[in-house]
Amino acid sequence: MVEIALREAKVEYTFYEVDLQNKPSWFVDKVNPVGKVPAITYGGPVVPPNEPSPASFKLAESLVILEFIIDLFPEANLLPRDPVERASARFLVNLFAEKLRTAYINVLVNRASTQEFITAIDELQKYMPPPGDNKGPQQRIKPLIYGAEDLPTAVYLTHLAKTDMLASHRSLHLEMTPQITLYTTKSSPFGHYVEIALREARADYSVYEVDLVNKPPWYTDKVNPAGKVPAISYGGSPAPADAPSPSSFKLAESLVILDFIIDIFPESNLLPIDPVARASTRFLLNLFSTTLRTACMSIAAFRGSPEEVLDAIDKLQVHMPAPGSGRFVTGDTFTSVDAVAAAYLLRFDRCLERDIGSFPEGEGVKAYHVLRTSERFTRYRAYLATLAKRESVKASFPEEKVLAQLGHFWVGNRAFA
Ligand SMILES: N[C@@H](CCC(=O)N[C@@H](CS)C(=O)NCC(=O)O)C(=O)O
Repeated sequence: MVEIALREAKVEYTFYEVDLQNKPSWFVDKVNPVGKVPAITYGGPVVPPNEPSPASFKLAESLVILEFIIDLFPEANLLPRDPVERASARFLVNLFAEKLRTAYINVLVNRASTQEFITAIDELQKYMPPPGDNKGPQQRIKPLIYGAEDLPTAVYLTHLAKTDMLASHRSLHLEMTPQITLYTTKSSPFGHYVEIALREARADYSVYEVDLVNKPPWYTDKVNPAGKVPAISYGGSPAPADAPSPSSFKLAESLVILDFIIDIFPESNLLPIDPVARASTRFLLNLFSTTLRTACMSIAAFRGSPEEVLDAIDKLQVHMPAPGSGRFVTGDTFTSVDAVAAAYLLRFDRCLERDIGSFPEGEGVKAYHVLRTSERFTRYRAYLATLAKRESVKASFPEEKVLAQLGHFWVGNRAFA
């Protein structure tokens, strides 16, 4: 996938095939400490690929590399430039990547039935171009408007449209700022980091709290067919939140929404502008969100041990700012990484303190004690304190309400043991 993107962007690049059976130690030492492919080196002096220079920028994680290529070569049109079209395309990249990767791993690694391939392809077919439709890169994508009949017909990387980002940004700022409604549930960490980002961006937005226990049918019909929170509606004709206008743009998937907020509020500094700094921040965003989400799902739903939370925090501590610095993960600026970290870390802290989780009774409090007292977690504690006093974080976290909801869901999952 990375190589296809490089070729589409007509980039000159060197290819080095890493033998995964017999992984060379220089690859782990000097390119990707995690040892996985793909990884890239960018810049620095010209050197043989198996002797990478410390001066070059190294980047891993295929989807993060893809975004880096998109940022470096905007003229390749791997993603449209208009923020709404861009978000629709990212939604699909996320959907395709997730569905196909899961099927791929299940069938090829976990020996699941090949039927999983068929199911995944079938689910994605509605997004593929109709047979005989060969308009290629010229084809414009239609914004993905749920509830409207025109779902996009051809949307995938090279089929994407060329639009003028500057023009669209100008028109966004000239017109009245479009309305933004955030559909969320206060207990949701996904919804929380989206709301933190909206606040950091000083966006004018309203919140509609969706009752997940008694989900209103209009939500699935008119906002998010997957029925999950968070989702947003953007623009469109004025309408009450519970009767959203078909003309507003609807977007789901918290990380895709985060990117959309970053695109429409570039001055928010939630992601740096420089492509290399941007890619490093995206790498950390990916690392924090996957690591913390896995630990969270484990204690929330799968009766995992709070030890998993401790391990996840410990793994990320190296990226947390030095105690006493009052800084954030990437330096002096609060970025999307900190938004994600705040949403999860606050929930871990408050839930473990009150023993809220699907783990056996008493284990949460034990883990809380370790987090609060052990020298191993000094860095974490300082960072958590910095996050907890950030205005955007505080204002979007009604603690008692969140804990009441999480107590209901998470402790409820203990019962199924
Ligand atoms: N991948 C989604 C996950 C969203 C998600 O799982 N949300 C949960 C709440 S934390 C939800 O809406 N669950 C209700 C349901 O699935 O019906 C995202 O990042 O937005």
